[in-house]
Amino acid sequence: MKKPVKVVVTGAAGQIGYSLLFRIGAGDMLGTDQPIDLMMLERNNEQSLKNSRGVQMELDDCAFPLLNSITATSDPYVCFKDAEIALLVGSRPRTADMQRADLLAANAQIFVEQGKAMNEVADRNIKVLVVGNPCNTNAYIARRCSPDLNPRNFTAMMRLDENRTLTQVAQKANSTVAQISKLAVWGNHGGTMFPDLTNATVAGKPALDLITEDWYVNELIPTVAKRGSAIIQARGHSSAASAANAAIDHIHDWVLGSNGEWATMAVPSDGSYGIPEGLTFGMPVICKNGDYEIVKDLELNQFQKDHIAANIRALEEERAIVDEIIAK
Ligand code: NAX
Repeated sequence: MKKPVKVVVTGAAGQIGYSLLFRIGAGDMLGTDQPIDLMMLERNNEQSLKNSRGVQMELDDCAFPLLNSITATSDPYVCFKDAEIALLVGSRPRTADMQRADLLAANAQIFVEQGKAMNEVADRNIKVLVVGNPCNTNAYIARRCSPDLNPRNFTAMMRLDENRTLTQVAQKANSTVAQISKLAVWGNHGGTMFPDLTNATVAGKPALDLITEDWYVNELIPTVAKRGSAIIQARGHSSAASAANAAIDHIHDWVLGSNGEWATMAVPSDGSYGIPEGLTFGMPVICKNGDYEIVKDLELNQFQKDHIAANIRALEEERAIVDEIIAK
């Protein structure tokens, strides 16, 4: 029997949490031979804690053999103690009266607090996935506030954007997602995100030979960028099960490997491709031995460079806003 891994999920009573926790308990994320000590963090208010207790009761009722223990708390120092994996989902949704800067400021406080707690009590090599938006910049904040932890391990979720792109391309090319390789989504999980098919293949053939440039540029890229709004319009709620699924994919590949395939993760830039060091940027990576490597030495064409530059500008603007908040 393997030693249990301590996994934190924040926003445990939210709608993504409700899809995510049960799949983690079933072994979809870390494998069906990996026991888990599950830590659920919620806001410190009566309703959130009541909801979180309800979710915990349902997890109990699943009698998942892999769940060694389940703890629900509102204290980040209790929750992150010795944690080895953290999925930071909880954050404040944007309300109609809020500008993007207001959202950044409201959520920055959450990630400052959680970053400080992780720095003090988490496992020194904790792997962090930020899902709560604006996820790239929230991951940057948490990393800045955890100076004693491994900075490479603060990542943000762009796997949903990759998965969305995979299905759009598979459907257009009359193929299946399993036949697609070397597809990546660069940049920010926001309007500028860049689903990139330059190197993608479908059943071994270049994807760009199977679809028109017009569809790629004028349909695919905006469809993926606006998919979150399309889901809200259709369902009346934002993406939840698909977001939970992407979070599972992200951590699964990071821990168990991507079998030599590309995966999209937003990771701290090491300066590759002219992306300023430290920005949390969506990039193609390959995961092996519990670590990831950014795919290197790709020749970028002007179209790619322009899209990557737009994402650098967007993330630098966000970084400037939160740097002031962190400095306070
Ligand atoms: P919900 O509003 O359903 O749930 C959020 C939960 O977080 C609530 O239960 C709330 O009480 C809790 N929470 C708030 N502050 C907290 C804190 N300081 N500590 C612990 N818990 C806290 O939102 P949900 O639909 O689950 O979405 C969660 C986040 O994911 C949002 O920020 C959303 O924008 C983001 N998303 C990110 C995606 C991505 O691809 N990166 C896609 C899906 C989703 O939109």
